[in-house]
Amino acid sequence: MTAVASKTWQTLAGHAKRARAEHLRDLFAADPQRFRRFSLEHGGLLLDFSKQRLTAEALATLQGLWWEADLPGWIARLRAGEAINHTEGRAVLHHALRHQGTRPILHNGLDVMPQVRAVLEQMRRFCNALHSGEWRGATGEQILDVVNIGIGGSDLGPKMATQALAAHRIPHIRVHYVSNLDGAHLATTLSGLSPRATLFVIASKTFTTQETMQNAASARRWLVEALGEAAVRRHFVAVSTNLPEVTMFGIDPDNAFAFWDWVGGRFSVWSAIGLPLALSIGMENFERFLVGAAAMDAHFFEAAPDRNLPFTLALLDVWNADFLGAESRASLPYSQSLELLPRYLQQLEMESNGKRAARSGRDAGCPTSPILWGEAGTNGQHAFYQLIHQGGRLIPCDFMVAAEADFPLPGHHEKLLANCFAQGEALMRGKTADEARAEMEAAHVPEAVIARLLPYKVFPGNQPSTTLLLPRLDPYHLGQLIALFEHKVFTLGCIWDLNSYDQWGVEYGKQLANRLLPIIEGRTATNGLDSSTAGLIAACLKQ
Ligand code: G6Q
Repeated sequence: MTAVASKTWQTLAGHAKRARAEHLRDLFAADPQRFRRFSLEHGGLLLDFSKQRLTAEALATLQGLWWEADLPGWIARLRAGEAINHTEGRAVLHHALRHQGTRPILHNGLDVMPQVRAVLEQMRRFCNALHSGEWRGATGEQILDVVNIGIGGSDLGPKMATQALAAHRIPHIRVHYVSNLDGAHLATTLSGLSPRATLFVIASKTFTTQETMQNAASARRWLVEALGEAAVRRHFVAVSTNLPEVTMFGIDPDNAFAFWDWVGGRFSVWSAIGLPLALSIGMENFERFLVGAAAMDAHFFEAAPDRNLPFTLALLDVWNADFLGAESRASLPYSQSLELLPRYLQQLEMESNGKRAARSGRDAGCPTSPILWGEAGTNGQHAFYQLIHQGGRLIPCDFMVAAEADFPLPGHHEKLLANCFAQGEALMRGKTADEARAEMEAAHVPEAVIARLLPYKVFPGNQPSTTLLLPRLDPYHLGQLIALFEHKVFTLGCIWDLNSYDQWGVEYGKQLANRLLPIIEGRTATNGLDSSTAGLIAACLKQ
């Protein structure tokens, strides 16, 4: 029986009915210990979920999903390297990429750790050679710019982490990311670069993705036009599971970094897909990033359900999406360095659990992944927060902030923290008509104006939020944070009975464009297309 069909699920529906009638203000007023009761800490990471619309009873019932969804069984299958990605027949072992102990991690009866460590060693040698200037371009110039060409899982993770850890970057190396098929992305990136000092990392698990192959071919042409064919081997390296295709492209197999089919694209930042990140921050920092993630792995695998951070975070999504009816969740890092985190999490969460078909092939029977969206604070406050405050929709918010600044300019960080905590507080409390009136009276606003403005100055509040407080944004804590969300995704897959590790929607996209390409290139007629698609193509061709 799935968790959704369990008695616990029915009990939760009863709790939710009561929760809809309660206001967070009252829950706080009734329990001065609410923060203590509804917060968890692990390895310096504080998860405050006291501003969620949860009672202790509802939380205890939710925690029962640990057993209903057989989390212990699924964790055991994950760790044993079973093919839990059953639609693709693959194991899910990205945690092996950051494994720190001596225990073997088996895949088809073989320990994967020796090959994991060999690639890490290859990355270390390459990073050191590039940083020291031992690895140079074909003309003998030192490499100063690295351009990663990849898309989706081969782009979002390292790009997000490179920006997140900007305070830790090796000063003389600039890392750029090109993903979009739109030539504007590659052209604008290359416009300021010198071919003699540029290294390309072609990152693609399959080495067949249309966008990446097109961008790689254009980058290759740019380099060859400037430096000749022989320069390719000093200016191109690859990261892939498909080494024959890498060789066909003309990249020296010695300069190819491997990973394996048990690493899903959106979980691959820990593998050699993280090479541009390691080139940006240095291998030692990259390894601290792995160690942070490994600490979160150990916590998730071992902590009891009521102390378990990823499990708790997953329960909040279940509660809000399945029982309180929230269709979306806002991801609001108060950190310019974490600006790309919402985008990264969009892929991690929505590509993993944005699915209807359960493992059985039947309908999941409940809403699954909420729509995730967001933006760095405080920018979002001056844009869309209005709707969260007064738009009338239930929008759970995830605030994320570091206690210490990564770029400590005097006067900035205190204000950033004040804004972050003030938003959570305001969304929780709201402002009643009496409070709005009292404020205006204190400011000597005339009664007629008060009466006119009052409806607009009322804030309903009761908008749930979670705050994740990091001690500081460094490689270790970023590793922890990302692994926290990965395990949350895994947990939700168990509760919703989904395979979180396939992506048929992505595959569909890869298939669709290939059908229209010959028509757009004018090689085939538009026969058989609907009138809109045919009309759009005809209009383009006419121009
Ligand atoms: C990730 C997805 C998808 C994938 C890209 C790039 O989980 O499968 O985003 O990463 O489509 O694929 P390649 O790495 O094979 O080019």
